[in-house]
Amino acid sequence: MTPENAIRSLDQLKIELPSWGFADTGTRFGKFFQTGSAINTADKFADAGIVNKFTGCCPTVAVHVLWDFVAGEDPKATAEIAAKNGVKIGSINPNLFQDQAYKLGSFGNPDAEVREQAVRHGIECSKIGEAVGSNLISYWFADGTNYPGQDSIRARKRRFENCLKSCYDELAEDQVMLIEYKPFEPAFYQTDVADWGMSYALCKKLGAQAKVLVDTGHHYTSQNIEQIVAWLLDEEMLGGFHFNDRRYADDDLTLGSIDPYQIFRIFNEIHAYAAETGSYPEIAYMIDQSHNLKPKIEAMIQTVTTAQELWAKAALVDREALGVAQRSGNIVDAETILKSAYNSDVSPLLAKWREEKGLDADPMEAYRKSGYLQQIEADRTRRRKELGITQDSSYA
Ligand code: LRH
Ligand code: MN
Ligand code: MN
Repeated sequence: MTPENAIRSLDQLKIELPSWGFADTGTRFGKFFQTGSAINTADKFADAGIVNKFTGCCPTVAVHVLWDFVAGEDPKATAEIAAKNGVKIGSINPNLFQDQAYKLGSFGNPDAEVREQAVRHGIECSKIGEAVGSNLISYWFADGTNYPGQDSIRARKRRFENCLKSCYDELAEDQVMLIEYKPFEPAFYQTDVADWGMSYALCKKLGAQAKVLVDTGHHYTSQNIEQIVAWLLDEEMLGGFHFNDRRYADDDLTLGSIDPYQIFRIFNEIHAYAAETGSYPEIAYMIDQSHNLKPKIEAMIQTVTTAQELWAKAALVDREALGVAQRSGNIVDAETILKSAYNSDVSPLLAKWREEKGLDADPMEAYRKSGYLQQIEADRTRRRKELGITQDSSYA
């Protein structure tokens, strides 16, 4: 692709920010607090609005229903707070893992009453989506078993099929159900939706409004994620991504911090698909990272700009030359073509794209100079005092 077209292709990459990435988070061993972390949903949207302001490509925010909506309150109130901060509500994430009832699972639970409760929540989430003008319902399940023999794996699969169908049938016409997979944690023996094949099989049974969600951290070490992406693209079954990086398991590190070439290879598959079909697939690009130690907003800007860099590099792959090398079995040249795109300096392209949008060429620098962090640190410290909130170290 020419540099000019690579710049244009950046318009395709809209990245959704996770509301939960702005609040204090930690590990199951505890939390380390940040003075500037968000206290409530309004703070999360304000911070997301700032990331969007400096990067120009993050117009939506993913919300977790239990964490971002007040029970019994009109969900439009949350949408209004988002709008005030220059962003919109993006994917709606049901919470099917925190309630005590879900000890043995939600959709996979052996108890029909618990499954009904979970289905009611799923349906409520699509109604919330309709009310706030969001068409993505993003399902992740903590369901599974911890010990061999604990439950029937096939029975759990069938319960999932039935519960998902009950939720699917209530979707509005334009709504899409994304089904995310994860190999383990919190279930440590068997996870009900453990890999892309299981997610794919469930989506396939449901119909055209169900698609697979690939969280880049939800794979075993050395798994070839771009191959999964290529297959899902070819099957028209790729609905979205959760961006993060990992060294071991679901580490939720910032994107490309460990293996940027992996992300480049994923983006390369998407550009290749677009080159062959004439258009980019409809994919929801979402961040799902928790970056406990990095400052929240900076970590988010870092991931967004890294995604843009790797996207632009992958756009530069010389597809014609690559085709020639592939057809003639010239493996060395084929790989070199990928590597030379990966090694190219895309900062001038990104600067140009940002200049066109009236943005600063260096979003991180511009954010740091803005004084926003100092302002929220002072404001949130004062509010925490007024509200009597202590940043308590237990995990929540
Ligand atoms: C599970 C997960 C899923 C949740 C999010 C908070 O590990 O990736 O997407 O919704 O983390
Ligand atoms: Mn995820
Ligand atoms: Mn995860």
